[in-house]
Amino acid sequence: MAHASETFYVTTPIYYVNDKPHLGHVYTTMVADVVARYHRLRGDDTFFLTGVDEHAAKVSDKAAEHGLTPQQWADQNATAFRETFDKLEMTHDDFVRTSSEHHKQRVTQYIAALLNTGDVYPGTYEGWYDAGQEEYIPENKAKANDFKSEVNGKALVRKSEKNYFFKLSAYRDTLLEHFEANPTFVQPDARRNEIVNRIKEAQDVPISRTGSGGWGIPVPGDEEQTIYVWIDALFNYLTYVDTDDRRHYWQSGAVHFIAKDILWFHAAIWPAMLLALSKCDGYAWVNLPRQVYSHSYWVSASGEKMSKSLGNFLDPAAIDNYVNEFGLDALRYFLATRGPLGTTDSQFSSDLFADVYNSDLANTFGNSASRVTKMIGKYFDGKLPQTSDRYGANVPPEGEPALDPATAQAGASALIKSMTRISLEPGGIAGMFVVNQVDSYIEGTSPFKLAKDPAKLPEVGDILYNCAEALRIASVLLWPFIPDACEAFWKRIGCDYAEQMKANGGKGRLDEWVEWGQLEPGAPIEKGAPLFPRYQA
Ligand code: ME8
Repeated sequence: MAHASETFYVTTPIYYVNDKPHLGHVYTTMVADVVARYHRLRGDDTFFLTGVDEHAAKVSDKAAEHGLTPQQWADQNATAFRETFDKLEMTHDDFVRTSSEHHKQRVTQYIAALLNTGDVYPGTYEGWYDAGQEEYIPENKAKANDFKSEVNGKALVRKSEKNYFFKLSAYRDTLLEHFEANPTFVQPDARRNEIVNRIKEAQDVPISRTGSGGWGIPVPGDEEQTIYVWIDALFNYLTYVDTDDRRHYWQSGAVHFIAKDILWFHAAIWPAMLLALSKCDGYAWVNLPRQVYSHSYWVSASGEKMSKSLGNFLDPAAIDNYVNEFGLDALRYFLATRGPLGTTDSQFSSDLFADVYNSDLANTFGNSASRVTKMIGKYFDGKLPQTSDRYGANVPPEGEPALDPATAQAGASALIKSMTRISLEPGGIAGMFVVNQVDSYIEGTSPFKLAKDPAKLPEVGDILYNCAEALRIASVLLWPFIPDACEAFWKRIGCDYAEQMKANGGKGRLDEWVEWGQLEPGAPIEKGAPLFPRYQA
């Protein structure tokens, strides 16, 4: 049965523009891109948002080091992020810049509304501050970590300043109830408990700062205070869809992808701010996100988190090298299926990359596609063979290896199940499972041997028809992961899915496309160059 179109909204963190993008940023955006593409393929009305976070002190500090204004420095790096994501064919529907007028105006409105209800109020902050993360650290947490940053190990600084505060403590119970009623609100499960325990003790949080030199959004009615960069940044998820034509995306329940270092902001402060905003005049439509998915880190071979401040990241040039050597699909596939989506960190190793490329792409989809198209070229003059009556509804007789509608259904169900749980490794494997079935079927039926006897050509035709059909279905399932190769393959077998999606606002028809028997016998099948040439070091 066809899937009823849903609305789906997915976001990435917005990245600091103190420096250029690196592999960590590319990773989260790529994961969100795979998920967004999957939803579009299913026909969902999908909105995918990524972008940059500009009003940080580390941005203005870096700008000063380079003799530029914060805006000039932010402009340069925002361009670098945009170019990197464009080059990597990310399909975001908009790109956030927190210095945009629309964003600033909306944030000002939200804070004004919160000042009105008293959920934001003036006070004084006295405590610990992690300058690298621009984060206030509660006393117990600072002590537990020996007054050092949990992220970069640098000493925390003591701060005392006049601030506006957000009444987080007033939302503890509602947040805890929400966690209770929505067990998948924070994923993976293991991350939930640490947040729940911290919410139980949550105090009000400062949400403004002084001395930002005018870089940031002023607190409405108090120009000396700037809205704290984290609050400004979190609101991006709402400001960019707070327009008449986009509000329904927010209301469908956002899925936020982030890494574990910023979970507290997303799983506690952000939903509490939304609860507070929803009580303000005109904001009753504001609901909570569907899910906060907090992944782990890419770490270097020595186990350190890849980061800008540690200088051990894969930068855009290194990422380009992988793309040039293996292709963009290979980078996508590797990051999506071998990345730190779960609770353990992943090491990025070039040897593993090459192994995964050869085993999962060159030796499976790439090899199978060339084998099947080559045989169709050789035995049937490059035309998809007619299926004979012998196979009826393409179900092989007892005892012969199967490649049939059930294979396709198994692959499609595995993809849907995995993607619903945001398990990208099994999601990628779902398409590869169908490819593997094609390979075993070829081994079991040996069309290349049968073809030596002209009387057996109809049988060879049946076999190759089934192979081409199964590969077509595999390519639909694999499209979110390796879109370029799948689209190249579609051209070769005469499928216009890419054009259909384009003509239909990016939406596909996964359920229909995975139904068996859609390739037309007689259609030209082109062999073409290998989709994934084997890599030899
Ligand atoms: O935190 N492995 O921005 P940021 C995996 N502006 N992912 C990584 C990573 C690594 N080694 N390093 C970074 C900020 N990331 C704030 C966010 S959102 C309202 C504001 C990814 O430039 C991961 O998604 O430090 C992480 O959450 C994000 O980059 C942090 O980027």
